[in-house]
Amino acid sequence: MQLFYTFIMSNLIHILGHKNPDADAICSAIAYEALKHALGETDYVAARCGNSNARIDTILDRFGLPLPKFVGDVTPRIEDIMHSQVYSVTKESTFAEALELIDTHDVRALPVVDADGKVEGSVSIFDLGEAFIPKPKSGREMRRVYASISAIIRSLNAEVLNVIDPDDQEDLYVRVGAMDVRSFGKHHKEEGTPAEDSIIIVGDRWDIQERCIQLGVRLLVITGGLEVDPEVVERAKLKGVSLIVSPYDSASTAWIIRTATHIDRLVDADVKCFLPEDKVSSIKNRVANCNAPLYMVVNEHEELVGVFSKSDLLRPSRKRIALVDHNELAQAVNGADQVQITEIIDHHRLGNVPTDQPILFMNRPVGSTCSIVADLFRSHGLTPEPSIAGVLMSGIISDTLLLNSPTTTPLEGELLEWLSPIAGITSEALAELIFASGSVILSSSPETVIRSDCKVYCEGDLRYSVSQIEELGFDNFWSNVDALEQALCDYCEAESLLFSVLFVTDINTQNSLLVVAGNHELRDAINYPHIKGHDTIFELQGVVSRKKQLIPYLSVILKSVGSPSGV
Ligand SMILES: [Mn+2]
Repeated sequence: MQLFYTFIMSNLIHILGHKNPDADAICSAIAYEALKHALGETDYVAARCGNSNARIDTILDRFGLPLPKFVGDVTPRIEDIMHSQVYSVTKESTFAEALELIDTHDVRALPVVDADGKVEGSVSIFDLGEAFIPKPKSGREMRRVYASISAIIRSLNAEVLNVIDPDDQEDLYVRVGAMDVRSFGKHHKEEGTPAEDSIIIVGDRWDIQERCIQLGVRLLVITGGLEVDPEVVERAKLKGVSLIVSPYDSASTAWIIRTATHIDRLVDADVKCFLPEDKVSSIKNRVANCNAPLYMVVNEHEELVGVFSKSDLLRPSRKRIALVDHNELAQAVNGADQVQITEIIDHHRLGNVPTDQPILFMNRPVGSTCSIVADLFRSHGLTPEPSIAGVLMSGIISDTLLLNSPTTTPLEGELLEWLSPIAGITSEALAELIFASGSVILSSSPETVIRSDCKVYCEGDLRYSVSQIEELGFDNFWSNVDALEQALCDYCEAESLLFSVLFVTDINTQNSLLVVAGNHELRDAINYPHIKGHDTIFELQGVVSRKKQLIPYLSVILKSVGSPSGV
């Protein structure tokens, strides 16, 4: 069944780099947004799922660009699937009013709220139907309406000739006065429905009208918009009988009076309420064995802000993301496994992201994701804005250590030559700015150093992390070595990883140090020389690339160690 739709979420597709973003992750997201916009796909917007760092700040500052919006979690939440334009009723609403909303908006149930918009329950089309189903064996029940005379007047759009206590809620019994006046009145005794609880529907039958007033019925309804003798009106007033004129014939009038019944006896107060920020995945379990047609979403004041049904929970999430500079779920924004990934632009090993549908997956073994994005600009015959050319250069320079990393391909040199005049800066000048942008070790706490450019990798069930920092010389590292080692051990333990390493690269000499925490078997299997007096720190001459040199090396070691025992 189609429900009424007004969604809070827009149709934006966030372009996200990996967690703990580096310059290439941020720069490629910004540049890819610019490319998409140039191609007319304006629903793409650059974002980030981690904090900036000194290098990223320096680059964005240089080219006058803002840091992309932080999107730390894309897990589908109730607010993403709920219908926020809700049609509700109150306990005083009539069947007619509820049914009209159900019919107009094609829904199965309606929320019932109080005057402050707080949820009191729900009323469903099944409950209303049940109340309307004829019960031939129980004539008294079929005649019963629970309503106020004012609700009946409203439903019939009736002319009022006399009315007593119109707002009282009463159990009343409807009957058409079609019989001879001599038989009229017997039913009151037979059915045990006293005259003062009766509604009598009658045409221009003067004798029946008179008899009803004599009996003192609660309400007399004259049908067909017929004239009423002024004497009858006068007697009704004297006797305290409510008297109205319905524009409809007797059959329709009887039917409409039944719809004037207030819904409050049908309200199911046992409703489940949720918060907009509840996760869809956790709600699925909580409502699995529930058959409610409608679930309520309330704010912190218990006011109704939306509704959803079980089928809304089963629809695929409308959140969409594009991944740049990574393709492994362990490195992606939280909740990435529960939303639609529309594209992946990357230059890392394949980490097997399963998708429901075919997607654009562009993975090239080049020096940076910015190289791929810059090349896309070129192949579309587009020239990036100077600032975008600048961030593209920055991503390339940062990832390839100005074309020095073994990941560098001829493409990077070519692209820097093309971009440099557009951005108005030479590669060398930009590299100097980027690499002098401050030591992470000096500007951050040891915990932040470990987490700032940290990636988690999965080999089967085994999980490990590699944090990388780039420094001008190793002096800052050695003066903080103990605190950094401790922070690395703490991180490894906190994240329940098999092992964690810190990969410190000296940009000047293109050499690296590797600090290892966690599993000992793995550490013993490393065949690089370790630094004298430091069992856990190794010297990796000429190794500068995490993805191309270090990760393949660690993968091989992991396989040779087999399934390592405890830490
Ligand atoms: Mn990269």
